[in-house]
Amino acid sequence: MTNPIFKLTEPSADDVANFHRDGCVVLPDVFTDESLAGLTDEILNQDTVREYFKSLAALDPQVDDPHTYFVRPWNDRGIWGDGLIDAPLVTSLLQSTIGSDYHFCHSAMNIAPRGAKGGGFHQDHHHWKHENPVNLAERDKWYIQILYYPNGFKKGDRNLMIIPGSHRVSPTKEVTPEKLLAGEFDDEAGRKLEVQRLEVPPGSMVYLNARMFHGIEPKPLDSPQEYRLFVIDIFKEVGPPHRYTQEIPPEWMERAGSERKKMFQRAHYSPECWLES
Ligand SMILES: O=C(O)CCC(=O)C(=O)O
Ligand SMILES: [Fe+2]
Repeated sequence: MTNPIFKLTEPSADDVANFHRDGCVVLPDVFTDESLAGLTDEILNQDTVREYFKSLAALDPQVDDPHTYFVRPWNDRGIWGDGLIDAPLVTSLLQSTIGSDYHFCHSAMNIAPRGAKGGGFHQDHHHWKHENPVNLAERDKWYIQILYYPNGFKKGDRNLMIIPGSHRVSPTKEVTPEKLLAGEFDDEAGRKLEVQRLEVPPGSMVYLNARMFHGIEPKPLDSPQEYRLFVIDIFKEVGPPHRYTQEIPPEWMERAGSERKKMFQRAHYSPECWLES
């Protein structure tokens, strides 16, 4: 056991209302000083991350393509990273927004150095981009992304951008970010759909309905922040695997108490998992 990870144990009623209205809620500066230092340290001391920084130092960012570090699933978690999975705030957010029938889906970790490219607007619900009967049947189920930013980000510097209200638009092929932003779906969303560029201090969380359109801006070569750290845990409503639903390492299952076991005991993705039997 560690000391608490977060300064809060549950969201406020406003946080929950904002999540349903906008498609996400931002909890700025929500890590304790101790957990933020601990988590950052755990990430930076992973062998693969040390190797990554060595290889980055050998590049000339003005000439070479500065590559990001990306790992999915992020299984090499220390005690703080492990604790994120069912920290009281996380459990309370999930239960107060989507109920108690959810599974842990997968995780990822990303380090974006100066010069990292951005990523356009997208949704992440992995049944929407596939057309098997199971995917069609699962489309409207919850898929929640919990984004953690240990060292934060500023506008224009690898910031997350969101289109609040876009989670209310039915996900069909006709819906593109261009059309959303041209106002074609404002009536369906019940509001004017426009881009909001976020800025969050170190130790922040963004709790996001993956049906909301979101993207990231590039990191300028002259950014005052050397690199941006990013960790994500994803939860799905009980049901068949999503595209990246990860295998649970056996030692995680052995260590898990009964509540964790409930989140972990589900099928993981395999190339055959959506095919009809
Ligand atoms: O890097 C980020 O801030 C968000 C990345 C993203 O869109 C995702 O992980 O789904
Ligand atoms: Fe995304």
